[in-house]
Amino acid sequence: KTSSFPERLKGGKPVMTAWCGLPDPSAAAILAREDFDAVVLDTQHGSIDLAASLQAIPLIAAAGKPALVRVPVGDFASASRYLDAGASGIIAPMINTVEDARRLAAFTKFPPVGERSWGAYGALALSGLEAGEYLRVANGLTVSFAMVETREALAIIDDILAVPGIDGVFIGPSDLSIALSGGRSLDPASAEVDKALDHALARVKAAGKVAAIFAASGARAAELAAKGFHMVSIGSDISMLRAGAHAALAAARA
Ligand code: 3PY
Ligand code: MG
Repeated sequence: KTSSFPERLKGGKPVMTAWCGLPDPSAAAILAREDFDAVVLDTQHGSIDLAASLQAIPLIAAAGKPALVRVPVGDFASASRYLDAGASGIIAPMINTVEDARRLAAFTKFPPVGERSWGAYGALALSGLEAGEYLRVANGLTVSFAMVETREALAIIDDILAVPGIDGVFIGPSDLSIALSGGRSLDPASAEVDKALDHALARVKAAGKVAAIFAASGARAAELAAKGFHMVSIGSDISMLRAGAHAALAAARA
């Protein structure tokens, strides 16, 4: 039996994910065939919508990779739908209160942990499990990440981590840099952000949960993995498309 995504996250080797915002599911399907360990669909800031994301999830699964979806702020209802379609994880932005974390858990975990409603038809088909068996194991098959990306969230990170059903924290270093600088700068790799990351990472590890983060580049992803993050998302489909175009044109015009 292959290990579940939550087991792989704690398996010692950092999980490197693609990050997709382009509106067509085929972009995510293409990146899923590269050597990423998982693929994130970004419906908060990307232009990919709910319908396209629901189509992308089985395409990513067909490449043998877990799909995760970042939902828009406060859109916990969509989180349930992505899990129903077979997503292995949800990343919820701007979880700034314990109540936000409780709502995320409520919509992403079945009772008794949460209040997720039954209807996981896509997930059932992908899992190959019988419905009753899926219900029994489902809460352990998916990860619910609370995004910590504000001063408020950092201040209560232990309380967020203590909420049953919250599997880990996903740090948003860009928003965090804006918050920590009082809106004066966007510098996701600043010394101030790095200090906050070390603190957050230590708290997540103390809680025995999963630490994830976004990296703008492969080099930054390597640094963050070396710090001890369990999962690092690298750049985006758009940044990779642009970097490829820049490199090809630079070579062509050299
Ligand atoms: C942030 O850095 O603020 C994110 O949300 C991840 O890109
Ligand atoms: Mg953010």
